[in-house]
Amino acid sequence: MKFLYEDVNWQPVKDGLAQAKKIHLIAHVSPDSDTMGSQIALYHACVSLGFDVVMHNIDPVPRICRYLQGSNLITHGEDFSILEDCDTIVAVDAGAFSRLGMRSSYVEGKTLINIDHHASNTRYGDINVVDARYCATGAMIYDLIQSYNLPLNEVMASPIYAAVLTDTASFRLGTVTADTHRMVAKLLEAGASIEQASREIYQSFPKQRFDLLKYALDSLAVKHDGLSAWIAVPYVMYEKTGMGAEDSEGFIDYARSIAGVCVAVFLREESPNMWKLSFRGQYPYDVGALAATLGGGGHKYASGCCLKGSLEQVQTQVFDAVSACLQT
Ligand SMILES: [Mn+2]
Repeated sequence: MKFLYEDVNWQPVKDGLAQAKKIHLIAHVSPDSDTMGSQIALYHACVSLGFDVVMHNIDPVPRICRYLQGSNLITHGEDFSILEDCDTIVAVDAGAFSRLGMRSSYVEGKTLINIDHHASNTRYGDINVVDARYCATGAMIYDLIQSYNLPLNEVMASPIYAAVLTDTASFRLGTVTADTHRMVAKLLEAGASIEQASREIYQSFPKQRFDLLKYALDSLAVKHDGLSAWIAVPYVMYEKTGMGAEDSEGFIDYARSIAGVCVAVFLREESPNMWKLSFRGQYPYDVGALAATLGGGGHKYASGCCLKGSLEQVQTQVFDAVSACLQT
């Protein structure tokens, strides 16, 4: 196996990169390990290919990705002035332009390349490679690297491994194929460390995360005759524990893991009355479509959206949307 998917046309991306004077790689806001791993692996590939390339995001590198070599080279913040000499931007794992947090004026006159695996991707780039068959955007970067016949090394393999490990919930999702594992074999041969990834991603939590988890589990409620499960964490709990968004990563899995639950909902209050919702679904319930009815997007079985209001208001609105989803 050379590629995960042989029929993907990488040529427009390669032409775009070849024509670039300077490339800016950007991950999405509230970055996860897939967007970070994709960005970092692509960075090392670009350096190997002799391209002038920089990495800059709105948000800082999450704790669990700081072990990846090159993560220290990523700058962050609203100030994009240091990037003015970049003429080509590559967005990785962002389903919509708004997920990048960039002003549209920054993009004007530049070539925007969009590489992503979200089915809901709006194809906002000048060049778009969007393919929902991939289990992770990191796996797309693997295929792109293969298309250059670039030998994989540890600095490329480790971030791709982190991306795939996390976006497949540790190889437990239906998006995982035999070829996913064949790719992982190649990543390990190239030096990706399973142990380091496990330690940094799954065994590096601050104790306060469990104070937050206790609260989250207290809020766990089952609705729709056992078909939906809900967890809600208000802003004050993040304030009280000093924890951030990344520290409640995975909480939704507790809701999903209850027998009989088909739709899991996690409500996180990002700032007072601003709620970030995550959904996890199970065949045949399409939570990507559910999120879309609420102005969000994502994958068929993993999606999200943002809503404003009190917890009660938001829960009522979402309850009705989940009811509709469960009736399809
Ligand atoms: Mn992803």
